[in-house]
Amino acid sequence: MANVHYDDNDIQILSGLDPVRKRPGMYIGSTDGRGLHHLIWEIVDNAIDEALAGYGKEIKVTLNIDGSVTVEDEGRGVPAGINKETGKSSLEVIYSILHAGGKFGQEGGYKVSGGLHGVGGKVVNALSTYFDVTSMRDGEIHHIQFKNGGKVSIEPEILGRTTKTGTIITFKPDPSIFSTVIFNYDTIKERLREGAFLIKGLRMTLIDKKANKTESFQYIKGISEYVNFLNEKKKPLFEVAYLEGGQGQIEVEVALQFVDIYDENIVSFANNVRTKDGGSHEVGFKVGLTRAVNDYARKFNLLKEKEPNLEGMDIRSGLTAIVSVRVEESVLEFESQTKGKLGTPLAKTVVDQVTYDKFTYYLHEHADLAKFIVDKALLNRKAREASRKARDQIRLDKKDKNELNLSGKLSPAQDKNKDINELFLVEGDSAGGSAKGGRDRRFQAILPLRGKVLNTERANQESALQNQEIATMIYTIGADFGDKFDLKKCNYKKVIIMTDADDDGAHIQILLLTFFFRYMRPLIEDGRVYIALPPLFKVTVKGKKPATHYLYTTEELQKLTSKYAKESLIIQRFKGLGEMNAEQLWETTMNPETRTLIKVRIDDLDEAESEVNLLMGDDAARRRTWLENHVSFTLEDDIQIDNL
Ligand code: 28F
Repeated sequence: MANVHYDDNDIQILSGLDPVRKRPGMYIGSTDGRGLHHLIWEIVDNAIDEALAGYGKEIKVTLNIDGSVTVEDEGRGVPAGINKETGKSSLEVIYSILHAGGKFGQEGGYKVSGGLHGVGGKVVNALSTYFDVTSMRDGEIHHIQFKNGGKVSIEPEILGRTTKTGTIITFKPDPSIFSTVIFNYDTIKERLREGAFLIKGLRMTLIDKKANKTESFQYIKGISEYVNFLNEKKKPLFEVAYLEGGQGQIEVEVALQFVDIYDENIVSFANNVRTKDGGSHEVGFKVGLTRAVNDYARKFNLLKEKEPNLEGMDIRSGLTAIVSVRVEESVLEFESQTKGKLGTPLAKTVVDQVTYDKFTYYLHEHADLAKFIVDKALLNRKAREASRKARDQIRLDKKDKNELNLSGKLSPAQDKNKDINELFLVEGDSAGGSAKGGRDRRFQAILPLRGKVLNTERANQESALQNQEIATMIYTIGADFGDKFDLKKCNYKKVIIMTDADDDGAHIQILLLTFFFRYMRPLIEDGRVYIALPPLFKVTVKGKKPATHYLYTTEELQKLTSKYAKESLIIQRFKGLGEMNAEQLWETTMNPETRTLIKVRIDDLDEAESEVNLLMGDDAARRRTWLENHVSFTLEDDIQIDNL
């Protein structure tokens, strides 16, 4: 790579940038905030490629006052001489003629991380009101500027001489294309940090001119530090293990660590792009890890001859891992258009081999870790067998409900319509009673929850399933749980958490969300989990025109009291759901026509992982603030929460 020589003649020409402006979605996915940020990723990816090729140690991103963004690298500088075929400057060709780029399939082609053949720059130019490129190369400062989606506004020029090399691009997104042109500092920050984790030693700097803020990320130990970061709020049990190796077209890096909870968090990347749906590299990692642990356990007789092998999922509980592969473009394949899943079959073989070899060695060097993993896997196997029995039990109850009286507390809906039915999880028996009385029994089911819901973050699966509320929820939702969870079987369109608007209520909400997050994640991902918003006040207006108002915030109360300053009001503060009678509860909180529901949504999985973990600690105040910061209490149906 580093030795490939490129010159101005290795450029192919096809067409201008109009196709991009006509169908921006095809090139950047969407024209909302997500698509907007894609513009930055495209340019930063080019800078990263250059750093990966061995040129430059720092990439800077600056959010400018006028809404434009500047990205700078210290690479070789993008080619800027005259292209023989066209007689134009390479700068013009590279950034304004679609599909112009290296001749691919030929030796010497430029390897690109995302596999987009470097169309990134053109796409960004096409969707910008201005696009300005400076390339420092061969001692000269080359410059070109485009306006209005790729029209040359300043002809290619040489601004002077320099001893530096590198590329500087400034662009301003076109507001006629994007529904928003406001960049989010934190989104960019997280992405740059991710890049810094993935490329050891690379410094990524973010500068916000408006907020006068600068942050810089550099990780000498790369993905090992990424694992530390993911486990920051958890309790790690051993040091991070780092494994690396490769074979021909594929390089592999793995970092892993075990923590004290029963959860698995594997984050994988192919050529620095997150593969959220995994793929061959992730499969290879799992296979190699399982094999290494089993072989070790056999060798040291931790697993008796007649015992079956340990299962991968039992080994991986409590595991946090980063799997990062670099795949040569000739064998790079993604299973879906979105790059969410790596296809490359060779990646499985190579990652398996590297993981097996290096982790086997690591286990021999760290006998305490090895023993811990094997013991825990044996325990998990037992728990899994117990949970299989519990599962069977739940199925059995379906046939004969009275046998164990599992769902004795549930008041089911009359109709069996999966596309309409709603399940209310209600705090306390008395509120449960009102809800039962007030509901529309045709499509609303009520499950009252006694006392505190079990904390599924701290309990293992076996004891979780023995908990009556948990078992009843699984039974009534009817779609199984964990990796067997099947959304198609789900009996409800909406699962609605209804608690008092106090600290205890907030805790119950979090515990239930944790349960859904750990045991039925697709239910949240599909937008079926809601939080009901009961009113805080009931105000009765006496006088000429008597009326009743239910209010959800203290601001609303202030407004109303000043409006009715001259009349006499009876203000009743609801301390809990239990204070409302059936009719009031229906009117204010359950009737689809008048109620307010908050939809629970997960945006950032890393964040949700660590947040869920953090929130399970004992600090009630912290939980409360978290809920307040993440749940927007607006009087609109189906509004969203930023993070779980
Ligand atoms: C601010 C964003 O885009 N940096 C870049 C280079 C360096 C080379 C290059 C880029 C030629 C035709 C493919 C230089 N010398 N930062 C960036 N730095 N592109 S983009 O070549 C592009 C190829 O299309 C470069 C020798 N080889 C490559």
